[in-house]
Amino acid sequence: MNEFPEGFRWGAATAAYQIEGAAADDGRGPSIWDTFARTPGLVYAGHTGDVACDHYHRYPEDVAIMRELGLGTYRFSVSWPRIKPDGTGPANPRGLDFYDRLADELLTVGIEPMVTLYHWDLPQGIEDRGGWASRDTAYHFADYAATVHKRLGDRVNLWTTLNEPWCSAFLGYAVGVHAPGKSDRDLALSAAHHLLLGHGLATARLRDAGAANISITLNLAPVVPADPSLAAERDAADRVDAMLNRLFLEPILRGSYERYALEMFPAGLVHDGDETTIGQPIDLLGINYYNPCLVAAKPGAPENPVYPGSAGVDFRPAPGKTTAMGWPIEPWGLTELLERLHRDYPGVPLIITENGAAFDDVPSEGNVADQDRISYLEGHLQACHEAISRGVDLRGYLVWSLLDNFEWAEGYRKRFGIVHVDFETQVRTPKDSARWYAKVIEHNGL
Ligand code: GBH
Repeated sequence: MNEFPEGFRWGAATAAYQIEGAAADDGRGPSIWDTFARTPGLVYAGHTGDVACDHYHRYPEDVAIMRELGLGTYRFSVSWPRIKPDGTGPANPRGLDFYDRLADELLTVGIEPMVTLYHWDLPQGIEDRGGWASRDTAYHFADYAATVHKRLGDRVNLWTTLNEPWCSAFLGYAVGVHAPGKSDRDLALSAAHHLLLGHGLATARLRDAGAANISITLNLAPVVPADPSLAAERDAADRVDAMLNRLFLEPILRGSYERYALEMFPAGLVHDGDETTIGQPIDLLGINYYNPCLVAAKPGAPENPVYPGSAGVDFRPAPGKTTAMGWPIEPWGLTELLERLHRDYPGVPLIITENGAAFDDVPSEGNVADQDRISYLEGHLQACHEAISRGVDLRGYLVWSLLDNFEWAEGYRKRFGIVHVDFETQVRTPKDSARWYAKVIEHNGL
């Protein structure tokens, strides 16, 4: 039996726009994802988050499921446009009330809430004033963060500023496959910096207000050269790593951008003092891991806009099995990533804030036999255990996701949940993977 350290956090994660629905309830304002999803052709089959899992109304049932599974920690996000319908100004108390009820419901059954302040649902009013490409947004985010902390800080102990700023910046502003659907390199690089600045400013506000556990969640992945013996391939991998991983890790954990990043940024973007703001201490680093990135050198290949500086890089599909997203299943990448973080940024405790997979689940007679998901989770948990045995300070593992939900541009057709959701009836059915995970939690290991 592979046992995990005492006190290891076991749980699951979700995000507001992906599960809540209730898009017009209690004074919620529009977010960039409402706008994006309503624009024909951008989300699969015109799906939107208007109803989603109707979690806004069904949260007591969902918390009861979590309790049955024995989850110790539940990571959810707060919807900024519920709290500030236009993005700035006075708080909407009815929006705060929802998270207040949710936190209480969780605490009543002994589940620790972990709050992410931003999981991609920027208030449309802020986007209309430039969105993350505008410096002001970082300051508005910090104000909003302080508002949420003021209301929930007496009960919520775990705070995360941002979820995956790389996705917000590059998927949202460089290639437009995510909201707000823009395609402009300088906007994307500006967004990356302002997201990081927003993280730093919010961290300072939370710290001043007495928050003890502050984190950020990054989507990180090892970038692997197809032929490591070739200098050109190692260089290709290094340039992608610089934009996917180090663009965020370096300023957050070492207090400065690399020269490579600074040279890439539009002139005047980074002000004096910004790097100090971004680099103030955090207590925990959240990692979302899905798969490694395999690259080769290919002279003349155009730059992939989500990795500025990647001209001449060929992105290779990994050879092995993939999930329903087409993402390679490579658990070793998680061990490698954890060891690298431990080595390069020592002293920061780590937590897996997302890991999981979509598969084409087929419900039959009230059950979903998702052996492929069980194998995926088992492999990645073993990878975590391996990293811990090599000295990595890993504090927890949260599966993505508790529920099947709105998978962004894929709509509802990709299912990541350990609990199946019938989007016609809103009936929840724990899959085999949920029962398997409950046993892992019970035994604190596999
Ligand atoms: C997360 O993002 C999100 O936080 C969450 O909301 C979402 O539902 C979940 O993952 C599942 O998508 O080019 O084929 O190697 C995941 C971000 C970024 C992960 C791109 C995979 C590369 C795929 N992803 N990435 S590939």
